[in-house]
This record gives sequence, structure tokens and C-alpha cells, in this order.
Amino acid sequence: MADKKHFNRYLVTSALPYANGPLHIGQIAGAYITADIYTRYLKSKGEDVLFVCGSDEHGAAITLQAKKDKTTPEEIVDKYHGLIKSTFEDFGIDFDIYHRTSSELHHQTAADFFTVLNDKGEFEQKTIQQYYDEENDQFLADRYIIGTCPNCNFDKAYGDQCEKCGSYFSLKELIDPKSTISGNAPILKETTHWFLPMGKYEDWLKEWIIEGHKHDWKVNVYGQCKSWIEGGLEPRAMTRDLSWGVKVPLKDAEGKVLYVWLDAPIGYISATKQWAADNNKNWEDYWKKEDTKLVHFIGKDNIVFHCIIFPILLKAHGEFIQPENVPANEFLNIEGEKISTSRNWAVWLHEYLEDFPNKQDELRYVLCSIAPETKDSEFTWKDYQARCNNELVAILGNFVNRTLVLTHKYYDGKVPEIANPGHEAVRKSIEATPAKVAESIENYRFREALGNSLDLARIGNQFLAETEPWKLIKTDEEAVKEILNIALQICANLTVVMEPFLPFTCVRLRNMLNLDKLKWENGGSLENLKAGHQIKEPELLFEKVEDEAIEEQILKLNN
Ligand code: B3M
Ligand code: ZN
Repeated sequence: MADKKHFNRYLVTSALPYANGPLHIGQIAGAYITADIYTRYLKSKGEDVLFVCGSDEHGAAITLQAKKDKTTPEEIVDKYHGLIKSTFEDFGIDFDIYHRTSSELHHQTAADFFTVLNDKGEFEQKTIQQYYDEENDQFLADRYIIGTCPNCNFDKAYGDQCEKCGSYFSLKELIDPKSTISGNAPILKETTHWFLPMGKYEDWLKEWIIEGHKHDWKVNVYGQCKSWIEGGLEPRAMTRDLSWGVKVPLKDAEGKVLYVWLDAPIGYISATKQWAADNNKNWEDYWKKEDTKLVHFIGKDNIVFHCIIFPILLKAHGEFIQPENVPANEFLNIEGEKISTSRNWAVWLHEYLEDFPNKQDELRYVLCSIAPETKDSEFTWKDYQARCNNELVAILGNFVNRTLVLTHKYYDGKVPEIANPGHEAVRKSIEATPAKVAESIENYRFREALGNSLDLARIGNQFLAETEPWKLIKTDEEAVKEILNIALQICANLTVVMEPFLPFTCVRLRNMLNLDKLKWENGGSLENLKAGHQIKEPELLFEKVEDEAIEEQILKLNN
């Protein structure tokens, strides 16, 4: 069900990764490849699209990593911000800006946002009992405490959330809490925080999400939101006792910073501001005009923050639009197990590229084919190999190669002309392809969209197999001209409908076809290549993935 309203511009965000480690395949399968496909498609249609992301550089994820590595939070974020940013670039995730929450502009934006809400009386200041590490003289926020999950008994649950069973709870429910800094049992001590009374927005959330997005939000997203809202929303602390983060912009708030989940989504706003300043645009057009479509791409563990807490903050502020959709993905497992960064059960993107140089599109292809759109899904190396060899090599690569080789063989690489157009059925399916792909993309069904666009290469292969131009050349030269003309037009159209998914391959294919980048509207045309147009020598688009390469990767996982 597409969002039917008409929009004049798009603001698309991908979750800001914590700058505390390199990127793995689970992350880009969840929130980045899909967003990149979506924005590449919209841009190819000529829409006004802004695609923002950046590093999340605050919160305990960063300070704990710094402690572990015996270094400072500053060094951690500088190191990983650089690595993450270049990994995204290497994989063609084409953000218009990749910003960072440690920037001055972000600190200012987040602090101002807090001030507006505070001035409007949106927070309740409350003194509460909080866990405190006596040895280190420090309050222990969320991830600084581990203990036993009250729900599943997992003994390494965080202060507010269990990664094993996925449940959230309040600090006091955690069984047998321990400080992650000293390992000691913490004491309880009084501290004052600013709380967001979320309960007062329940009616609005019911109307906006439960009534309003029943049919256009994904079932997994809608279901999670509904159960949160119907479960009742407790006040949530928007500040923390920490030294690392955005300082609470008030006089009586010494030693306190903004809660990372208040600060991080505002990172989308500060990224937009920075991009607008760099490009002479108005950031407010993207955040405050009702004809802007805001879409957040995230993983399922971020749903509550993007669908409930951040919308409440935007609503409380008063000047901002709300997300139109939040197409969150579920999780990607590897070889039958959950990804675990601590156990190194992961495929790291920068390492993948060392082992498979220039094979970004192969991974993009596989991860989109198996994207965890409606439920958790599974990456296995054998499946990677099978999809590369049976689909990319055998269908797409093979079709393009046969077409270009025959064009060189019979016509010196010049596009042949058609005397009497025929092949009505094939023409119709070529013309129908872009609309099918578009329909799937607009409904956030990226696996289906990829299938629909690969179908164009399947159509091409089947067409060659049925018409057999290599036989026909001996008896009917005119017929072969038409066949190869059509096959070449399919190649040209593949550079359009495949581009959102396989951007690197499409650059190479355009080069071979000696063709400029086409717009989406040209993706179903049979006249993109004029008769007589000279194409270049073909080279193989994809290589077969050998067994040894796959075995090596499987071994790597176990180490
Ligand atoms: N950094 C959590 C994550 O990487 C968090 C997302 C922030 S999005 C505003 O999953
Ligand atoms: Zn649990």
C-alpha cells in the first residue's frame, strides 16, 4: 500500500550508527542498503530528495568502548567515524551528508531543542534513586549496569534492556545488578532528572499510528508500536549523569547530559542544517513543510525511539512534521546464529572488501535479496555463492555479455537498425518493467523490487534463447538486426532499473554501452540506443565465486 498523498520533497534518514566499531553486514542489510535503493530510485525520477545520516557519537556505547580500549571517547569516535564514513562510501551508500553528533552545530541544535521543550514546560523535574558506583564516584546510566534479565534470566542484560529476549524494563527490575566499571554491586543514590511525560501523548499516538497508519506501516513496525502504546507510556528520563554528551543547557544541571536517545535523532536535524548551509538550501523546508515526506530507515531495535519517543519530542516542540513511514527491518543472522560483535560472529564490511575487492554490488545484491523485511533472515556464504553464480553471473552477466559479443561479431559494435518492428510481447514486457519495480520500491518491498528488475534480464535471456540469433544469422539477417537491437535496448534499460540496487555494475554497463546516465522515465523505452550508435568492447560484469573463497570465509567466522 503506497502512501497515497502527494509530496514535493523527500527527507530520508538512516539510523546513525554508534561510532564504536566497524560496520557489519547486519547493519547495512537493515537500515542502509534499502534506504540507498529508495533514494537512488527517487533521485532517478528527478524528485527533490535529501538522504541524511551520520555517526552517533554519544552515549554509553562510546564511553564503554573507550574504557575497554584504554583511550578517550574522542579518540574512539574520531577513529570509527572515519572508518564508518569511508565504508559507506566504498559500498556506494550515497548519503547527501554523513554528519556527526560531536559537531558544534549538533550540540547547539540539540541543546536548543531541549531548551524549547523546557521553556514550554514539557518536562517534569524529578528526584529519583539511581544506581551509583562508589568506587568510581559515578552514577551508572543504562549500559553501565549489567545483571540478570527479569524476563528470561539471561545474566548479561543491560540496565534497561535485554539483548537476548529483546524486552525492555526499568532499572529496578534488573536482578542482581553490577557496575560494568568496577564489577561491584552499586548502591542507590538520589539524583535529579528531566522526564518526558509520554503518557499525555497517548491519545495522539493512538490516532496518528493505531488509527492512521494501520494499513501503510509494515506489520512488524505497526505491531510493536501498538503494543507499546496500549501498554501505557511511562515518563522517561531525558537526561543522564554522565560527562560525555550534549550538556544540559541549564544552570542547575552540572554534570548532566542529554539522554542519547534525545540527542541522536536530533542528529538528523543537525545533519540537514549542515547540508543546507553547505548547499545554499533552507533546512526548514525539509523538516517543517507538510509536503515533505519524512521516512526513517532503521533496524527493529530502534522502532520505539523513531515511532514513539522522537515523534513525541517533535510534536511537543510543535514546529516539525512527523515521519510518514518507518520501514524498519528485522535482524539478519549469519550461518544459523545471531550476529555477535563481541564473539566476532560477523562479516565486517571493510574486511569483505579486502577479500572481495570491487565486489560491492555482489554483497549489495545478496543482502537485498535476503533483506529481513518481514522477519529475521539468514546470511550464509553458500547462499552468497549460489546467488552470485546462479543469478548475477548466469542471468544478468550472461545476458549482457551475449548481447554485446554478438553485436561486435555481426555489426562491429554498432547498434543495428530495425526495418519492420515485431516482437510485440517482448516489447510490452520491457515497457512494463519500470512501473513494476517502482511499485515495489514505493511500498518498501525491496526484495520483490530487485526480483522485478532482474526479471528484465530474464526476459532478455529467454528472448535470445527463443529467437536464437546465432542460428538465424545464416538465413535471416534482417531478423537478427531486430533481435539484437531489442536486446541492446534491454541492456540500456537495465542500467536504469538495476541502478538503485547495483550502482557500480550500472556504471560499468553504461561505459560498455557508451551511454550517459538515463532517467527513470526512460527505463522502459526501446529507443535509448539509436541505430548506428557505437558500443565499446564487452567485459564480464561478474565473475564466478569459487568454492575456496567461500570456505575461507566460513573458517574466518569461527575465529
Ligand atoms: N545509534 C542505535 C543503533 O546504532 C543508535 C541509532 C540512533 S538513530 C537516531 O542501532
Ligand atoms: Zn531477557
